[in-house]
Amino acid sequence: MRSCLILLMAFVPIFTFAQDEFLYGTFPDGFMWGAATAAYQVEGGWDADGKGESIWDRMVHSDPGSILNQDTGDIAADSYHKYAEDVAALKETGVDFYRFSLSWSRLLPTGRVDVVNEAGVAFYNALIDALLANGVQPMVTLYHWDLPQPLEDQGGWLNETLIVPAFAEYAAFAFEAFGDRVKLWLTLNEPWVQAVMGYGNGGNAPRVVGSGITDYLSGLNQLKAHAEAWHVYNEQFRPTQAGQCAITLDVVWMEPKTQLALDIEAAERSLQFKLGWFAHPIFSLEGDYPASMKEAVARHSAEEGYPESRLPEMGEEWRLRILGTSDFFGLNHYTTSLVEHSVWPGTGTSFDRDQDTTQSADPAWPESSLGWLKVVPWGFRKALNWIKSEYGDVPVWITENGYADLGELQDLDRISFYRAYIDEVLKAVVLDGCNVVGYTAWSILDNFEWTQGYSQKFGLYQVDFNDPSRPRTRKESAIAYAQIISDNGFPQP
Ligand code: PNW
Repeated sequence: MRSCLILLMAFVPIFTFAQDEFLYGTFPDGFMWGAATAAYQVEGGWDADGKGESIWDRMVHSDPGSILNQDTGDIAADSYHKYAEDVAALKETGVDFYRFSLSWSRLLPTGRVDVVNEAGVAFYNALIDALLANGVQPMVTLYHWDLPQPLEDQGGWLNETLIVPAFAEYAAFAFEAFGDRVKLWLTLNEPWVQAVMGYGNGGNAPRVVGSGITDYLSGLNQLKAHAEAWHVYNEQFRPTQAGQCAITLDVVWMEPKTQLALDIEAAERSLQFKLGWFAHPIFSLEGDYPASMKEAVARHSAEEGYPESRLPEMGEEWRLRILGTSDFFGLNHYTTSLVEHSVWPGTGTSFDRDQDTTQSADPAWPESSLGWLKVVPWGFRKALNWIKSEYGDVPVWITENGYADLGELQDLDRISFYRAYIDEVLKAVVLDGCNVVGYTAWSILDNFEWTQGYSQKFGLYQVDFNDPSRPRTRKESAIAYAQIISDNGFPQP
């Protein structure tokens, strides 16, 4: 009874506070503010000092047409040489932490621990030490999509007997090398994107095409590899290093296009196919994939004549081994979709067909320069509430959120984006009781936006990619974000 009342009280404000009304207020003391990058997107030095080849190096070199303007990450923002300037930008912004990723191939050129590139170890030691010397805590992602090519040559994320132990060994290597100073670890960045685009529709490296089959297989292997890495940390390193280890998942908020029961159900199913696929096995009470996803893939598989579901079974042992393997919930969020129920015409096998949905955008939503990134701040609050209702009060670190434009220094639209999205996080925390403990802006500086190359800018600092010295210039948004950080939110004016 009492808990019902508390629940009621917690949810009442959702209905009493107008959706787009600005909430003044500050975050709880100790709320953590950060900014992020990923190795391949900023480092450059793609073959410097003994670094091995990754699947992104291979893709941009062997198939230059796959990247807009044939851009590559060969030099990128040259953070391999200019990391001290990145640290200065982070310090100037006043962040508490910097989320960056390790390039697996810079540390272990073959992907395995028997060959160590000491120059790579020295680079990350220097970066970590510079951060700490400037009062910025490192948050390290082990894997942000740049698999060592030699591992891909043996099947990569589709080869369970290779990749699961290889990732666990690599994780142990990184914990051992850097865990005395790094207390916040993320295993995988957005396994959904790696699965669906890397091993499904062929949009990202390693460009494997097999939608509805290989995406699911790589997804399960990523879950297993993540779990093994977490167990390594938990058993071998946590006792002495006392840090935290988690996974980062991406969510698009799925809003039903109409209030028809079928569309409401379709939006819920889409959330399960997007976030639940990876979150349910780790953060729910019982583990395993979401029931609606298992049901949908099994039904489509049967209709298509497959002898069994294309969604590979986790099995009892793995269900238990994966369950609970994240010390917090890392969340990347950018945008919202409208979802309606729709049975796809024709035949074939695909991840999208499995969902019986169609996604669209409301034409009234403001756009960014990236087609998929519509500005829908209220979706953020709904997503955070959904996570709370699905998985309880697990601490949530927002590990990415940001806005794409074409690169102007007076980036007023980016400022509006950050203010509005961060305000929705504030509402989730203050009005709804969501346990969000940190927020990360993507990105501290302009970088290589994957297949969009350098055409799309997410930075708080501009990088001039036409200048060999890659100078950084502070944008207006960096000043605005620094103000939000120093105010710890939006105090009443
Ligand atoms: C993230 N979506 O990917 C990545 O982690 C970053 O490396 C990337 O630069 C950033 O977002 C901006 O794209 C996403 O379709 C890709 O919603 C696509 C989506 C979300 C995140």
